[in-house]
Amino acid sequence: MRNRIVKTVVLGAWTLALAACGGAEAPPAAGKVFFVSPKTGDTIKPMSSIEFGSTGATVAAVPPGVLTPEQVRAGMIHYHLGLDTDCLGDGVVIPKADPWIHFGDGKKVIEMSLTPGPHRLAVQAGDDMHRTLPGMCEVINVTVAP
Ligand SMILES: [Cu+2]
Repeated sequence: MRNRIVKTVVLGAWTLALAACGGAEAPPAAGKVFFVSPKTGDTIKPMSSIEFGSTGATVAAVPPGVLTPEQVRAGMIHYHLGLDTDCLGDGVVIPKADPWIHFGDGKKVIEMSLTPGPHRLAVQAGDDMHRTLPGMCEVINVTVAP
């Protein structure tokens, strides 16, 4: 009798664990990404630190190798910085080319050199397959001092 109760509890915990993992039908991350610094309207030095932040998602390095949609981890993102560009649409694969930089190693800050003048910076979240997620992008306008 006691043994049966234990088995039921274990089975229940296992079901909860599976539900928490999500899987192929997991909902998209419902979070936000933003610039910690600089902020829109800021004037920055030609060599500046650009830092990203997020809520409602976990920033993580992309697993190595080619992933299938089933292997994409729900709620896990990495950052992408777009230089002088706008946010991409929902579900688009972010190009691994200019003007986009992928932070597939899970980093949240970059020290970079920008030409003097006005610039438009976009930070956009991508999932393990580098696909954009609804609402997870911010664009700011900064001026780089001469
Ligand atoms: Cu990416």
